[in-house]
Amino acid sequence: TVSASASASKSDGQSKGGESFLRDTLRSMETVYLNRNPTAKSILELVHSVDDEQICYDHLAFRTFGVNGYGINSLASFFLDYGYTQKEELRFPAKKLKALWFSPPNSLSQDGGSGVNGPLPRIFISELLVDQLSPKTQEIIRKYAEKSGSGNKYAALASALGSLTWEKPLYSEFQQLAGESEYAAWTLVNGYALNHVTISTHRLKSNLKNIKSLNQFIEKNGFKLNSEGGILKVSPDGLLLQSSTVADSIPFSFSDGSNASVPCSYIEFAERLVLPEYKNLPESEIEESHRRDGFEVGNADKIFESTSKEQLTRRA
Ligand code: OOG
Ligand code: NI
Repeated sequence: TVSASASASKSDGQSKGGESFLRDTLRSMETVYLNRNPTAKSILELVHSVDDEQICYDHLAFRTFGVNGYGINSLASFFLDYGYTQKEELRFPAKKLKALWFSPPNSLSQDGGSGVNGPLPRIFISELLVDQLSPKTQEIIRKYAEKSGSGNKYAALASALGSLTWEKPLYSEFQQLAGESEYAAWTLVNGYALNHVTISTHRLKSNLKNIKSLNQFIEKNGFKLNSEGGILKVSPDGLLLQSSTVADSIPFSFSDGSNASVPCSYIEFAERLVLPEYKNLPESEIEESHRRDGFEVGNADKIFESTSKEQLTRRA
């Protein structure tokens, strides 16, 4: 009947076929990310060399322009169609940003592998509040959004392919944006590309499950961590601990023929501690749902700086 098929299609995101397509898409996004960001790739290999079991992703993050249908929803619609649930909004007035995060559907398939083959990650998507920027900057952003035609409808595809949905900008336009919002400049040249993956440290098996040990290990191996507000970012309740590397840079050829190095992506680490109400559970019974969920504005505000010029040019 009509109603039966309608309800069948509504649950598609929860079907096995739906889940394998979701995972294939995440895998393509991850491949683009690992090919462009040698630091992220090396760190995953390094962690794996010590902790040879599962590496779980806590979340994947993306950036968007909040203008004419190019904002959070352009990418979120894919995740919502594949079973994700919208959760809280976060606001960053000084950065002129807002963000939403999405919790994953219950996995119907084996999720004992690493990365995108493991437990499905949360999704964190932010958007630039373009209306609040200067007329000159707004004009540039609106121009590229317009040039991309219906590109906003194919945000997930663009991310999986590693393509921009708009034309490459002029170097002067990149600089104009960078002077006003480094987030804007990043998004103009990276588009819907994966901004970072986050390793879930508490799900590691070795001593690296402690984020402080992991941070030390990463630094000892010569990688630079984002020092904004201190290396370790801690939520007011003390239960969400985060840190991240400084983004890699990548050569970019602008449409005027100039080449310049631009910030690309970084890798993050998150440790979620057990909620007070479950503190007496034996360790073997603790699941992800017993831990601090969600995100924290104060932490996120500093993690955004992982792609900033100040962090990229900072001496180690
Ligand atoms: C996102 C920064 C915030 C988190 O986990 O709170 C974040 C970004 O840099 O786009 O990743
Ligand atoms: Ni993050």
